[in-house]
Amino acid sequence: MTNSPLFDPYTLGATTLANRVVMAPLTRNRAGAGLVPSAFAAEYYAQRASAGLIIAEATQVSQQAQGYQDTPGLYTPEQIAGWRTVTDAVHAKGGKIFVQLWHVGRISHVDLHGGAAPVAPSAIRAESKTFVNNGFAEVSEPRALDLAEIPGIVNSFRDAAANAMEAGFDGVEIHGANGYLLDQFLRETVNTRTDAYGGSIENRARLLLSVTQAVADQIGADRTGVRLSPVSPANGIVLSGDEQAQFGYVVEQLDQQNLAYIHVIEGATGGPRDAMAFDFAALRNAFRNSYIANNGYNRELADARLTAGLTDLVAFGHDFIANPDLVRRLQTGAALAQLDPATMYGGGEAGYTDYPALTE
Ligand code: 8OZ
Repeated sequence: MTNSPLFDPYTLGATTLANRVVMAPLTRNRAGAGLVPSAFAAEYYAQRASAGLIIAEATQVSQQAQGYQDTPGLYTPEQIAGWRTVTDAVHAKGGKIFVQLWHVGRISHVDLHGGAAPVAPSAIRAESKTFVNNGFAEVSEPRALDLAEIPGIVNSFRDAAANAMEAGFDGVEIHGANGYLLDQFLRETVNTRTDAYGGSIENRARLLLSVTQAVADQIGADRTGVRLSPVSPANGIVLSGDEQAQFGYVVEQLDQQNLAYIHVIEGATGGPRDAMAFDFAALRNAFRNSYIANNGYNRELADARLTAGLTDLVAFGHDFIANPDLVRRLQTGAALAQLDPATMYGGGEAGYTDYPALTE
């Protein structure tokens, strides 16, 4: 195949990448006791270290932040030590790795919180399901966060970012997408607060921007990115029609914070790219640092978008599950293996570390 900017090195804030292929964060529900990454997570990520950047799966900033069974955390010494084995294995192969930090907010279940309600901007239940007790269940009715609890949320992200540095990550991505806590605050259909965190575009953006600023202050803006999904209906998000203005403001403020990147899910997460009209180029142009594009990309679309200056990097999700050597396959035009949906979430090494790379 012809050459492509996809395989050129790139400087992402403080981190030098071998190419512009990013492994998107992928929830795999394989954490062990204490929500420590499994013993085989290091092998799984190391197998994928030829990505220019790996963004490790969504990882809880606190116990309250959990919404699914067996997703890892980054708030105990054991979790930090577990992640250290992952970052060491990736670095030994010459790769770079960030971790995605999340708080699920209302996408959770009382059984994960000793019977207590999950927290959200407002007491509005999502039309959505989560995976608990080895099966899918409707998410629980949340309670609205008290104003006095907000600093604790910000601190939990800041502390988890400090832990990520201790665990050897090259940086962190704040999960501001897919209907989880920070995205919930951005949406007037979910956030009906009347305090400083709701009621206007600026107020709805306040929690996300406080979190990104706190994390940037802790570990450096050049090691901090954020993921957004402006028009995705993921996890019960109902769009208001005001997304261009809301996300235009958010990105303008993230630009002022000088964050390393914005990682944008273009369209419906894992679905159509054009389900809703939205000007993604406007976001790209409002942000001076790097733009990572995601959702339904293949080599052809990646080349077109990179060449047109519409993105700097391209994140691939599902294709990385069944193709540990995805970079080489994209480079050579080799066929891509298909993932087995039965082993996507939960389980052990089957469907995790046993997808083969192409032989020489
Ligand atoms: C799939 C299953 C559970 C969580 C996201 C972190 O959508 C997720 C997720 C994806 O961002």
